Amino acid sequence: MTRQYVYPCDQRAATLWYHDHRMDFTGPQVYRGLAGFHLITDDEDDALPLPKGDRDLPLMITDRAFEVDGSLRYPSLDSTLRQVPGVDPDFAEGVLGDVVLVNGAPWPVHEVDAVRHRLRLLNASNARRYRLEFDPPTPITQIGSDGGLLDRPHPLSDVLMAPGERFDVVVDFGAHAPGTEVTVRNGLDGGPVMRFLVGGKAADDTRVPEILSRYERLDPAAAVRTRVWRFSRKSGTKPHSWRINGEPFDPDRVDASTRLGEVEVWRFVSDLHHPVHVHLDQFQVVARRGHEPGPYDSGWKDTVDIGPADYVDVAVRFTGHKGRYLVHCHNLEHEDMAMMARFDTV
Ligand SMILES: [Cu+2]
Repeated sequence: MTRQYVYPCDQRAATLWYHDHRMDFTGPQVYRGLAGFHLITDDEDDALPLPKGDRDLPLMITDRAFEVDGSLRYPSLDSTLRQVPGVDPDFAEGVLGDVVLVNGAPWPVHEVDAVRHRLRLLNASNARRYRLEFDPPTPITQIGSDGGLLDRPHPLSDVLMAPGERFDVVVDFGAHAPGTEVTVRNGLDGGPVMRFLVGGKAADDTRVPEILSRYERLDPAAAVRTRVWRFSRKSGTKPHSWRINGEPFDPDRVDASTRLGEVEVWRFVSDLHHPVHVHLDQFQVVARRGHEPGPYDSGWKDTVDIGPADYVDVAVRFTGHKGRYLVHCHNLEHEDMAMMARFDTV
């Protein structure tokens, strides 16, 4: 069966991705490969003197586990993916693989000229977080987030990414002598992700301008309300064990109703790590635990990493489309085990 969807793409350039979202079974379907990049370009982004062509690399990072015959190993309770959602209770906190794939290849090696490159980093893993570290150290400049260009470049020493998040960065391999092997590791577990083999010097007329874009800052003081969304585990309930505001997902229950055009502050409160994702419009992080946003919170975001016993305030304003939308944890096993809520835009 095929079905055709038509929708307007009226948004700024951004490193987006798409994936299967079937209720209760998103985790196993994304794990099996139903995901891809959706790169949006525009004149503003094209006009910047950033690396382009084969120096603009989309990198989709996932972790997977394999059976001895090479097939994917995923601990579904129901291998037909039809009746019972969820995974073996040992994996209820999220399915982690022992092999890291970048664009589908395990621990790949990519040859680059000793010049600046733009890396569009996507953590498409079901549950694994990464702190991407370059060894030897390589200058990293963040230029974009989930929702497109930042207003100004933002230097980072590493890139901390929760599932669903994207970081658009420029790295300068010109800092290294030809022949250098640069290893990208996950600093959270020490495991390798990929390597870059730095080739010869080459002409490079790119630079990172001091102003990348201009956009409005949503003003949390102008918010019409603050809504609290609590992400927590409910013990003793299998397999649907994850909750938002104490409730399992129910597509027929409206958990929030928000007016188009109004700024709201949404406070995400968490018991454990939960990467919180909001559909329809991107938001801006305005505070972490009542303080300044963190180093990985810049720009327009649609997914934000909430730490254990933490809370994060974001300013959000929905525009353009009335209808039913979702807020959910982007740890896909949490999502499948009911950590999702419905909001309607009116
Ligand atoms: Cu979660």
